[in-house]
Amino acid sequence: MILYYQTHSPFARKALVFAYEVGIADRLEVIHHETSPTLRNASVYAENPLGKVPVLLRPGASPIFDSDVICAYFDTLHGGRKLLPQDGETRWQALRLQSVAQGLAQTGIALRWETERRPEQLRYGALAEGYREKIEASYDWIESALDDEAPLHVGPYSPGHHAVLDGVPSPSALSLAGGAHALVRGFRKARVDAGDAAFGRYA
Ligand SMILES: N[C@@H](CCC(=O)N[C@@H](CS)C(=O)NCC(=O)O)C(=O)O
Repeated sequence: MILYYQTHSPFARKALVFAYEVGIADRLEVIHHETSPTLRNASVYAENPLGKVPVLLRPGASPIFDSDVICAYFDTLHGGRKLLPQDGETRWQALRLQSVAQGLAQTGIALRWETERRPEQLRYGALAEGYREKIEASYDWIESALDDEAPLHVGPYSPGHHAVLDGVPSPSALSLAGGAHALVRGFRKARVDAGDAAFGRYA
């Protein structure tokens, strides 16, 4: 399988880390693609009408896109414990946390557009402030809602994840549902400003 990937994409990293954690990363060929809504990448568009990475190309089957969909697919490819709980309340807890992490990544990127990438005269401060509030509220929610002692799933993740995630910068931490845990552990104090700075490093 081929994974269309981008080093600084939290979504692409989420998919790749998930692949490592479920033990199927050796089945992936990772190909870097630069993407941007202002710079069309024809190869990515050929596989995903949204022109976004990550995209998973499967031999003899259609491409899969959106990191959450790719992660769900990866979870079907191994015989170990599922990172996405199949049923019960933990499923809804995990999916909810995944959704918050996804929203954090999306909002972080939107904030960076509003504060750095968009030409200065086109920036809208109130919008940037609104994004900041969402990020701040999501950090607060994660800190209050995450159960550090809960069994392994896409939410709390395993000690192994902590080792991986504690060493990576904020965009990657934002990229994972499990990364929510790293946010709590490694970025509790840094919060939004550090997140901004980390995104800046990956411009
Ligand atoms: N919901 C998607 C978001 C993917 C996404 O926004 N990828 C960015 C890279 S961080 C991208 O390729 N953007 C290019 C564009 O918007 O045209 C996912 O989870 O995979």
